[in-house]
Amino acid sequence: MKIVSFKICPFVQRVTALLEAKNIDYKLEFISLRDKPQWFLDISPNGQVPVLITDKGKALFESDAIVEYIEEAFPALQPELSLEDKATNRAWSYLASKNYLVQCSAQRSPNENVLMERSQKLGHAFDKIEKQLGDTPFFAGETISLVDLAWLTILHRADIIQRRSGYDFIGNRPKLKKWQKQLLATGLAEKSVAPDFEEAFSGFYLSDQTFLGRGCTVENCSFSEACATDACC
Ligand SMILES: N[C@@H](CCC(=O)N[C@@H](CS)C(=O)NCC(=O)O)C(=O)O
Repeated sequence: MKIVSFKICPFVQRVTALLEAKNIDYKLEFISLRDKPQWFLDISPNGQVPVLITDKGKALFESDAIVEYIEEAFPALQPELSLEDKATNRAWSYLASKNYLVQCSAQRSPNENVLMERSQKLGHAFDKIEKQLGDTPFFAGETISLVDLAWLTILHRADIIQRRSGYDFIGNRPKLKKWQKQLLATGLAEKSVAPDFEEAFSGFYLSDQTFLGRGCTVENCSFSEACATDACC
């Protein structure tokens, strides 16, 4: 199968992380979103990545639908889930994916006020998941689930931002921090992106056009309210 991709797209990473978690072979084709090729527009009704092209040549779009297809077409990550548990998992995954663009826009904030405003929005989602997390390594127990993979992309990006700029999107949410560490330790974050992902991501989100790229370093970060770690503030 093939995934039509854009290097720093979180919706794509959610799909490739699932393929990696299931050890499924796939090819990647990167496209430019500024200059979308006609063959892509012909198979992608919404003009967006990811698109998965099955071995039979069928093009699937929308990451939610693609994830469901992969989960059903190959041995399930969590077999024998009840319908209620499946619906619950979908809902918690949806909370992640509907915040991908919130995180993207927060990372691109041009100034401190905008960053605070957008971080707060992301923080509402973080508060909800923090309350839901238990003491298990993964969201629903000892093994990785679709919910873990939906949140992996957000937590991966938050980790890169913190390491490179000093700004901590997660703040004082200990369960979320622990979960982030656990998910990153699986190696799926790196496996699900291109080798130069971190450079490409930082080039876009930590450039001199963004507030995070211009100023917030561990040494000089001036945030007072949203930064909850001693290392940053
Ligand atoms: N709802 C879509 C969102 C995908 C999406 O927003 N992809 C972005 C890249 S991260 C894209 O292709 N943007 C190009 C465009 O909207 O023209 C999904 O879940 O697959």
